[in-house]
Amino acid sequence: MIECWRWFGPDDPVSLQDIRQTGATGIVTALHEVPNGVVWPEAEIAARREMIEAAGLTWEVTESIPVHEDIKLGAHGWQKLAENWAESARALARQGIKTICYNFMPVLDWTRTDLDHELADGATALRFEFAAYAAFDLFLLKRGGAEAGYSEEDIRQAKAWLEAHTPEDHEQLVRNIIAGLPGSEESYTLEGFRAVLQRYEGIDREALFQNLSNFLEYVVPAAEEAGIALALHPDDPPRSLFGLPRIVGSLNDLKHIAAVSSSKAHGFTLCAGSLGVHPDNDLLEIINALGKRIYFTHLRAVKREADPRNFFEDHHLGGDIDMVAIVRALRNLERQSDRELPMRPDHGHRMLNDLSQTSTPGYPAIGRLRGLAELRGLTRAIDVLDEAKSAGQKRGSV
Ligand code: DNO
Repeated sequence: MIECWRWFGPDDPVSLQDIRQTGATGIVTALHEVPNGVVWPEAEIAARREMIEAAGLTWEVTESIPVHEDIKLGAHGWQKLAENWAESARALARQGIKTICYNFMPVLDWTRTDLDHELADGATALRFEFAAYAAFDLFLLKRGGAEAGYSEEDIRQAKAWLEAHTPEDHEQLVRNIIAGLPGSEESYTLEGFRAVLQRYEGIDREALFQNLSNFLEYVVPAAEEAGIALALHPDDPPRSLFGLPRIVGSLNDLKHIAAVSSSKAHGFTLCAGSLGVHPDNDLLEIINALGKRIYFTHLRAVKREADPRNFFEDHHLGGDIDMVAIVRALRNLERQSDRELPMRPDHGHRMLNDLSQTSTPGYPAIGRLRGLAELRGLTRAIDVLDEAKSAGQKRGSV
């Protein structure tokens, strides 16, 4: 696996020089400063690539070229935006960056309610608490018709959450949900959020799937011609939020989407943490089903709580995820397809010095370094064991 590290560009508090010391060799980044929908200027891509190379690193993966809301909505003019998306992809390919991660989540990218959930060891983690999410939806956002999506008990718990927290906590919750976590392409005010939700009225799962298919029909041929691997990221969390459809969350979803095109350019990001939130998702089955269409991986573990709609991000080898089995399956995949898979330790706890520094939610230096180091050790151990096993089998067969 190619060890990579997400870098948010020159303003990221974790510098390229810091990243060099983690032992990662690949960078995962984007031109976050270019507005959504606009073609990425090739000169700026080249300058960013040179900056990365000057630090002794390689720009391996683009995460993400944002997909404009009008494409997801199939709104008037979406074709022009899809053409711009393809044009950015071509410019990246000309600069040698040929793996592109993207997502198709309506309105919001990844969503958490708590960015500093204190763990027993004093580090903090990202968390999703259903009662807080419902409190936001019902009482802070006051989304029309929201009650219909909740049981009486859910509403009671949401009220209790609201009453147990201060107005400052409520404001913080609003920011956590709609102000845009790192890497999210959009941020909203409450009013703007209500307005964009309204645009999705009438767009159900089927309609959203159709819009994804239309988008793929447009960009996959361009990607194939340029030798690009597109890597669709699953929804995080993999379930509907605010009545919006989400269509990239289960084995069935992924199979359905894979069937849209048999082109090699059409592939996936295996995000263990996002898919792992849903108790029905068997990550090994998903890896088997997607097989050689997996072009990128985010390794991270999640732990579901007593209410299984709640989860927090556990340390990378913990949680409800069998990381040993996942890494082994991915290593097998690499051997079969004879290519290295870019991976990044996804997120990390705020720990040690991270706690006294402003750090980007989910992306502190030391927590991710812990994750990377553990995953690196795990990968080596698996390789050594598997090599010994196959050498033993060979000896046995002569
Ligand atoms: C969060 C990330 C997301 C993801 C995008 C991919 O940490 O996993 O920002 O990168 O959704 O397009």
